[in-house]
Amino acid sequence: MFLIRFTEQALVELYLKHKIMSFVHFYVGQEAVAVGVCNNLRKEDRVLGNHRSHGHYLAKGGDLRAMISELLGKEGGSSKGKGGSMHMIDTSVNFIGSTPILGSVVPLASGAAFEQKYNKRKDITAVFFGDGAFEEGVVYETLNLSALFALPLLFVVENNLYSVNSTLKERRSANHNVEKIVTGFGVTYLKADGNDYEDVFEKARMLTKGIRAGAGPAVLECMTYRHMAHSAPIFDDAAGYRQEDPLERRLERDPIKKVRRSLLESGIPENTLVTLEEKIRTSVAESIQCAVDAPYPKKETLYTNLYA
Ligand SMILES: Cc1ncc(C[n+]2csc(CCOP(=O)(O)OP(=O)(O)O)c2C)c(N)n1
Ligand SMILES: [Mg+2]
Repeated sequence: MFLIRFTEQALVELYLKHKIMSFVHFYVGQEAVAVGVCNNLRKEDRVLGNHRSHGHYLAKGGDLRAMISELLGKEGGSSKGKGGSMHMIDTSVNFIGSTPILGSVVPLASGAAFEQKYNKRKDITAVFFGDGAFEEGVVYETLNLSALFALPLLFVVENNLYSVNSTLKERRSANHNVEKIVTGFGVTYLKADGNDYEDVFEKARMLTKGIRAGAGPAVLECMTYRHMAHSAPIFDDAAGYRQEDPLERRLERDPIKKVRRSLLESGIPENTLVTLEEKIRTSVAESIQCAVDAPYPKKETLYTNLYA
């Protein structure tokens, strides 16, 4: 979680200097979701993400330098510098892709899970998407078919209350109920406090255990907060759309603060944590420097690795 947070904090400067070649959707505030879920996954398990996937990529064991290089459009990037922040992939750790077209990744994940089941593999697939994407029609088709085929698939809905700047109330009827929708398809549902690593970890542990045992798909809805604006590293409270999550509440429930507190309470000395944090910050700074110094893709490769 610290690695994800420190990496994104360090990306702010690159973003403001226009070094990043694509949109950047910051994951600050949501780190407990990626890490709580991925700490229940094995290397062989597959993960797919969305437009806000730096956390998912790193939590699945993706390479930090390759990720930063990708954001900078460098040839050493995880998608050879051609995908940017919103199209990351690293098959060496089974992070099999992220796509920014809302909901589109969900049926792709069911295909990955179908293959796992069809070929009698022991591994599972987890797909991360937001509360806005949950409103896309293809999600319901996928819930239906994944239940029908009892696919080894964990749907992780990161409910940060907003789709860009529109609130849940503006987008859903008063009686909208995610749990009823999901269980209506015959899919298991649990809700977690997405600001609390231990709660996410424990609920994901229960669900992944069931999925591995052949119980079929499950949804884990994680209630969380996006600390910054939709796609810029700024606090956007002045925009006026935030109703339930004023800055004080977001900061008070910051998952990093919480996890740090519980590490201290568990007996880890403060100076051990400080040393660890320094080590992570140094490794982030080194990766950034390497990526900044690295070459851009060669002109001859302009049309390779393109799917359109
Ligand atoms: C099909 C589609 N419609 C609209 C968009 C533009 N768009 C990009 S991100 C976003 C909001 C997504 O909200 P949510 O799924 O809750 O994820 P969050 O950004 O909150 O993490 C929208 C509307 C898109 N990428 N794809
Ligand atoms: Mg959202």
